[in-house]
Amino acid sequence: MTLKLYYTPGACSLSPHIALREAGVPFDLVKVDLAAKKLEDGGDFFAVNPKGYVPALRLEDGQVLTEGAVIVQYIADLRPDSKLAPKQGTLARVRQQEWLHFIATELHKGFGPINNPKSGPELKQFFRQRLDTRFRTLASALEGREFLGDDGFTVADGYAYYTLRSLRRLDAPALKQSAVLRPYFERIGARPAVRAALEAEGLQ
Ligand SMILES: N[C@@H](CCC(=O)N[C@@H](CS)C(=O)NCC(=O)O)C(=O)O
Repeated sequence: MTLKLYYTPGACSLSPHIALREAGVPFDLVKVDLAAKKLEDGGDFFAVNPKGYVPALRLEDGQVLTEGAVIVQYIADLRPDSKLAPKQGTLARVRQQEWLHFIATELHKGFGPINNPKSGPELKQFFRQRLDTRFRTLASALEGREFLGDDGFTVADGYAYYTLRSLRRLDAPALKQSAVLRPYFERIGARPAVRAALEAEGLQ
């Protein structure tokens, strides 16, 4: 069976979508309506992923893998020559996991309280400032380098790219003031695999 990526256009499933294209692994895309928890054919998304969120990746043996930061490493390890992740068991790999965890828990999930209609203006401002600080950490790490790791683009950059797309919508100072975040964002956005993923999801 071909790998199947359950995705929603513009959601964080963009990160494994980019990883699949960068790795050159064959896959099918299955669109999920997150509000209705339905697939395009009317199927129940909870039957695919009981957690009810994207991304989810159906593997060749039928198992379903969830959690974006883990899915992208699985994809990278399918094609070691693509160098989308350092070798397992190295400190470089642990450093990548450190980034993936930071991106998932501090950057990606940092948007939740800001976008939550139940957060009042003061709380939103607090979370905006905190998120801004987190993106400045990303910016500092990128000073003088093209990508987060030492060996070219990796899946951590693909995930960071997704969070920077979300940041763009917030009109955030970190993105406007940092000399490195915008070029990093544009460098990743210009990659053929990234362009192909955006086009397949109907995004710009
Ligand atoms: N812990 C999950 C969270 C994924 C996540 O937040 N997915 C969002 C889209 S970006 C979603 O599907 N939200 C719908 C929901 O939670 O019901 C991961 O890291 O992969």
